[in-house]
Amino acid sequence: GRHEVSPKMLKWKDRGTTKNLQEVVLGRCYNYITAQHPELGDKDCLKIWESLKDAFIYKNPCNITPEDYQPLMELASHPIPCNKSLFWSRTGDLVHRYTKSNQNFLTLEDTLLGYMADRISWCGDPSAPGINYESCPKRNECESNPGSVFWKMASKMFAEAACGVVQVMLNGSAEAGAFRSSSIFGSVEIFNLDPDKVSEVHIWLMQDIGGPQSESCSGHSIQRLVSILEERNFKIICEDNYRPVQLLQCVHNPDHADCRLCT
Ligand code: N1C
Repeated sequence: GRHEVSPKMLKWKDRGTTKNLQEVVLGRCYNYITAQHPELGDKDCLKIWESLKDAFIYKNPCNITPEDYQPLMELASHPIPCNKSLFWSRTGDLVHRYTKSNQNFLTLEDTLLGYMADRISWCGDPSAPGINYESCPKRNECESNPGSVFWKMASKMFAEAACGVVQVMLNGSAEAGAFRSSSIFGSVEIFNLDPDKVSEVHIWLMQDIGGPQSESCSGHSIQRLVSILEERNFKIICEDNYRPVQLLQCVHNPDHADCRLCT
């Protein structure tokens, strides 16, 4: 006809709620428990989904509070073995490839809570149907959006649960520096490690193969991180291009000098 259908007004700048959110979250929950972690068999995935839904539906997506997520956090939490916690910042793809190939380490996305929420999005709307599938607020539109509040809270719990030796994978090719105090790692996780439970922090500083060598273990932002952690009484070891992880990068760059066995 002569009248164009106008695209629905996009209220927010981020992508909207993931289609089929309920099925995706339930499927991931059942997969995590039945196929990967049978020891968590008493978890109630339906209740977990309902507590996630209740945290945000029909709510203003700029007014989410940690209290909204408290029931979900309690239902989904489970023990994490000592010496296995692996934190990261700006290395999301590499770190998750690494934990898939090495069962000795666990990122937040390898716990039930992080596994269910990884790379999906969700937010509410005060009017029916209570879920906004068109758009969700970005962090710079409002801090207290469902995603930011969720990841901050899940990251805080993940850090509080850590014990023994913990590791963090940082990006030595990042332009803004490997350690940023505004990141979730820099603002939430390091301050929620318990010095009575965590003895050492091992930093794995990974540069892209052939990429910019923006920062090494002697770099400025790493020195800032080391002094914050030393002040909190942790023993620190920083390793440039930790070889077990570099070998995974080499899968895509087998002929590069850094990847050859004899140099
Ligand atoms: O802000 P960051 O990194 O330092 O956050 C990463 C840090 C990790 O150690 C995780 O334990 O905080 C935890 N974490 C996640 O696991 C996670 N999965 C997905 C924090 N954020 C996470 N996301 C999304 O990526 C989320 O939307 C958040 O804002 C970004 C953080 O990525 P970053 O800047 O690389």
